[in-house]
Amino acid sequence: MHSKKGGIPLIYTVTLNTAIDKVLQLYEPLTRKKNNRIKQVTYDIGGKATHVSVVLSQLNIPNVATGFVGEENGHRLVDMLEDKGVQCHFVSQQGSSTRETIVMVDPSGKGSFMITENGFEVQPSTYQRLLEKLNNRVTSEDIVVFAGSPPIGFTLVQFQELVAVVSKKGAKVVLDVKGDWLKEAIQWKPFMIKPNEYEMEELVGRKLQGVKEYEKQILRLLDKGITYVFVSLGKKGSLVGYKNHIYRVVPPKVQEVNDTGCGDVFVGAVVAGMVQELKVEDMLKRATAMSASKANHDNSSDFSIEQTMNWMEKVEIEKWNIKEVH
Ligand code: TA6
Repeated sequence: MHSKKGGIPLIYTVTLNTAIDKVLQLYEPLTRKKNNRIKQVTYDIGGKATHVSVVLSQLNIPNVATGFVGEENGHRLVDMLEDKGVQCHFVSQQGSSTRETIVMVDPSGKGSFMITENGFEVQPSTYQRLLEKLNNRVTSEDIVVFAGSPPIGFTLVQFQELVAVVSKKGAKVVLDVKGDWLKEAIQWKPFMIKPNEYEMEELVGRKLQGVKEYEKQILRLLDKGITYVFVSLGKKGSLVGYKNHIYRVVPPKVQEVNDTGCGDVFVGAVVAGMVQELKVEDMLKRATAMSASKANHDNSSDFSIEQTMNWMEKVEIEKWNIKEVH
């Protein structure tokens, strides 16, 4: 674990259901009843919060990647993370294997296909080890990022316990989760949430038509005490609620090679911007440009800092006072 230096927050990224991504580059778009030829196979980091750690490490921001890995193959994920400068402290479960996510991309640029295994069931003793790790390590200065789907059989009560143990310390909690977990988490007043447009509709329980409807929901969530509310709109960009402003962020048009991991890179860059105390607009520009750079790379976790810096000024941001919006 990083040695604590007073005043510098340490960021913990928690991936409860880690994954190893098997990225298949196809010659042509997937076609039924045809032998779809593979051009290239690469393995990469998977599991959402792990990607947040990659961004933080590439920006030289102290962080630790934790959560659960299977002992059989978890070292492959750890090796890939350590190759990118990430300090790993996963809880490893004996006799289990970290799941594989198959990501299929083709030259169409119309988006990837993702096919993911369930992963292993976390045993009570394994869960306790993570709970104790967070309880012993996290301090009020720290930020804890939970991102990705839950393991099979992992309960909402267990998730709530993990979030509660770090919240009680006074740490800021960032949640990139969906469904019942997101619904439940709203009442815990997390520091930041990042549903996509479909997860926002799921949260509200109905279809949302147009930006204004999303913004109304963002205001409702800000009123519940959440500090940052992001709604990712994919290629269309994102809507951001913070204090008494709504930001409409539009990314630069880039050639999409593989959209996998774009949202996670965005979260990583936002958290980095918070730690570096960037102006909100600069934080959003960098996060959006970095997410666009990820889309321009063919695996799940790569992006270019140079591309990010070049594309930042191509990001369009509109800032609205919430009184103007509704
Ligand atoms: O967001 C990208 C990614 O982390 C992929 O690398 C793949 O592992 C997948 O998402 C896992 O998502 P899940 O929601 O199942 O945790």
